[in-house]
Amino acid sequence: MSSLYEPRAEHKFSFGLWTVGNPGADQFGPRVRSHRSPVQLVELLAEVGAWGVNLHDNDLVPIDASPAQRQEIVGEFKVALEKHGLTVPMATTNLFSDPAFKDGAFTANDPKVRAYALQKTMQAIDLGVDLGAQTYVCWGGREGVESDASKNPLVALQRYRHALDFLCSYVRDQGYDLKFALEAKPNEPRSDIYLPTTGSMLAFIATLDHPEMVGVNPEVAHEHMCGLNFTHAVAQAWDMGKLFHIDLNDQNYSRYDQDLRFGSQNPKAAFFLVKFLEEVGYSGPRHFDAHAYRSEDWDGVKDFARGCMRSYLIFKEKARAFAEDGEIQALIAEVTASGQADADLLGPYDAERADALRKHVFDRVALGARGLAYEKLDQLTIDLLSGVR
Ligand code: GLT
Ligand code: MN
Ligand code: MN
Repeated sequence: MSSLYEPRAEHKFSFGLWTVGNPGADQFGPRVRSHRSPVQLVELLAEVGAWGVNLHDNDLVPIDASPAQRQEIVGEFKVALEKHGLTVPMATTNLFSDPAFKDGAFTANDPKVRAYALQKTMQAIDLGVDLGAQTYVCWGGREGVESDASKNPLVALQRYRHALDFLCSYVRDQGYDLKFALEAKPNEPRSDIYLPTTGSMLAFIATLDHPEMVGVNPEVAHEHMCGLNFTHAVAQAWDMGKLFHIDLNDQNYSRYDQDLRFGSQNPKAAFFLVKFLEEVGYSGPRHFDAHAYRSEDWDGVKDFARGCMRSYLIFKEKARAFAEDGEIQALIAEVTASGQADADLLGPYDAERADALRKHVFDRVALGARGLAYEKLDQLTIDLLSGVR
């Protein structure tokens, strides 16, 4: 294996405890892999070369643990992190597994459930900060409905906003160095989840009391589930200074949430995503929110984790080759080239320019007749990705 494709700390590759720890249970069958403790999962991640490990509160500390048990578990985990040189860049709360959250957490109709969700999240924030996390992900898995008869969507948004405003104030009061990253998903486990896309989340953030503390954690699979172009969502988040974290995986369009190995399903889309992240200089964690096929044993889980990181690095290398490919770059330059006259017409607005533009005579027919050679450009991309170029 070439060292070009070996993970290193500087790549900031991270996995959730729930990802490599996924035991392979699904709707139609039980677990196929034996239980691995958080400490064992840290060992596994160190062995495959990951840099970071992320967690929900209850991935580490069981929901019914006593304070003494919590202290012991966290202590052992910290020793393992130290021993294996792993970091915890991100933490989150499980607000979806316990039956108490069957109607959601921050948006549940029962005020006691909403209050409990806030309490649980404050405690999980304390845990995350104790472990060194600087990003706090909020994924509203059960913040939704099966029937709109059950909840007013406007009221749900107001409750969601109250929760985030409350939590931002809590973090400020504690003096924590922590930012929130909101993760959208269109459906599953609820029939409809509120704020279903990264674009919805970005618009919602602007309505919060402390928008500067809140960004997004887009996930490949979640945008692909609703047929959207993930890289475009990421680009919008980046443009707004809101790409605080990213969940990398893969997904067949329009299916249940598959959480497949990164780059395994839509390699071309994954290539353009990596190309984008590397070219803009995204410097946050590259988190793989995915899990191994149900067919795998623990060796297969390692193959899965290694594969996520390897594919990222292959695409990173391909992005470099794309940027250095004379024929590809010449095609791009040709279609984007303009004369001085066009550049003048497209400057910032002033009355003189507007007047010149109004009077300018365009050769509309010639504009429409021009071939753009995108077929050639895309095939060169395919040649490059498939290794024949
Ligand atoms: C859950 C979900 C993910 C979220 C995790 C954070 S948990 O596995 O499917 O997309 O990122 O809560
Ligand atoms: Mn997912
Ligand atoms: Mn995710």
